[in-house]
Amino acid sequence: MNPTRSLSMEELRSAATEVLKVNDLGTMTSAAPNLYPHMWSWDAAFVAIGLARTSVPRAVTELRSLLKAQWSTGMIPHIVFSDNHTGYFPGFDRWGTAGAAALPEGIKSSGICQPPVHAIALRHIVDRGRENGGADQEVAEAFLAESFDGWLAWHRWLATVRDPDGVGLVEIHHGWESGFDNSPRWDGPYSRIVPGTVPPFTRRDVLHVADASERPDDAEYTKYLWLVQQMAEVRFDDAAVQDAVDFRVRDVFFSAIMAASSDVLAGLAAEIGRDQDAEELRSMATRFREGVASTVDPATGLARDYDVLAREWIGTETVSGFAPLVAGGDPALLAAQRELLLGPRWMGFPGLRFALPPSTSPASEAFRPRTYWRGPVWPFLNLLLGWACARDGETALVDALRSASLEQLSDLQFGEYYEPFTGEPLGSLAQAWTAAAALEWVG
Ligand code: 9WN
Repeated sequence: MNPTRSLSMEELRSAATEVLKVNDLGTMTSAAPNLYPHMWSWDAAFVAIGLARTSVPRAVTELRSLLKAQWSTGMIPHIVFSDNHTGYFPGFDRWGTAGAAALPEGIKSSGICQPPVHAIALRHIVDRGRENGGADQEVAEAFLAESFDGWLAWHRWLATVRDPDGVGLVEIHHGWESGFDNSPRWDGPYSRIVPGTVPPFTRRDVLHVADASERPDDAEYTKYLWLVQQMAEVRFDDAAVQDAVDFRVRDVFFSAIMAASSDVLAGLAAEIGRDQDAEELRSMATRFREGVASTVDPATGLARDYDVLAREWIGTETVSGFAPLVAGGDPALLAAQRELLLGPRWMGFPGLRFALPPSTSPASEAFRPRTYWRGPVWPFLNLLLGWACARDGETALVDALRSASLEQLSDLQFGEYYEPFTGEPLGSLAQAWTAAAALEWVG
């Protein structure tokens, strides 16, 4: 590995394409070859963005496979299990979702969700299809028409079931739903959970990383499994889950993705003549954008999550505090957030190997440089931030994120996450969404 050698865009493109091939299970892409041998919902969206750069039809297949697993309620599950029954814990059996009335026939999935990046991925597929023209355009546009109702049902489910009071923030019931599993954002809510009896378990994740301390610990896992059990006991029934779980948090970053994605889906709706749906989606976008903006702490300038059970704000300095940059909106708020992001507690923190935002600010006491969501840099998130900045015409910041990301990814390891000061890839290597991010940055 030599992250500093200069590398051609062609070399990076072909190495990233190879990683997506290695992870290709036919009609779905595993999130990583060993650590994650199944399809994850928000990973699949980023993977589709990358695949759209190499094969529009294969990108369509990815999203189509995910949508096939959509529950009858509209929820898109966070894991769609492949046939690899032993490679990952907790697997389908431990999830207990077989007893859920809303699980589609013949599908094996988890019973929770992840942030709705999918409409953004669909937008990329349609755009690449149109750029390429011919069969790619036909496939992409046909998929848009075929799948639109599924995405609409997904957004409606989030807007109603997960924000019943219309506050403009999505409520989550497990740290896994945020995608930021063990982020210090969730330390407060998890600290108050006292798990009941959890049957013994053998983790597999720790077998696939160089050092177990790069992953959550066993006490954290016991709580993760406890929450799954609580939901399984009520058969993952939406009406019952909220009262059954010990974790109820309004996730500001999830909500920001909901806002951004609803806007994108509204644009796609208008293109296929679904004007009323477009209007509904635009008002969802406005509601969640306002919800996100309402959480900003005037003292720090960062957006916050809200712990529903403890009735308190969560102000830990994590990258999720930049949710308004993803959601878009008030120019003054966004300008202040960009200044913060470029400042000394984030991208400008002294000594960073690459000027990219760590998952937790190195200036925070909660920062751990090698532990998963407690500090390392996650490449897919930088792509998302870059996409949002491009949407808002912030080309200087897009260029900064792009050039630092390309440098980071030139090690060709496609790490799941990176140590912020050394640039060392951690977690799994050959991680699919990291490769996809590289493909999209290369363009
Ligand atoms: C649990 C697949 C997923 C990502 C998440 C990331 C990690 C799973 C795990 O891997 O979570 O869902 O087993 O640790 O935190 O964001 O989608 O890459």
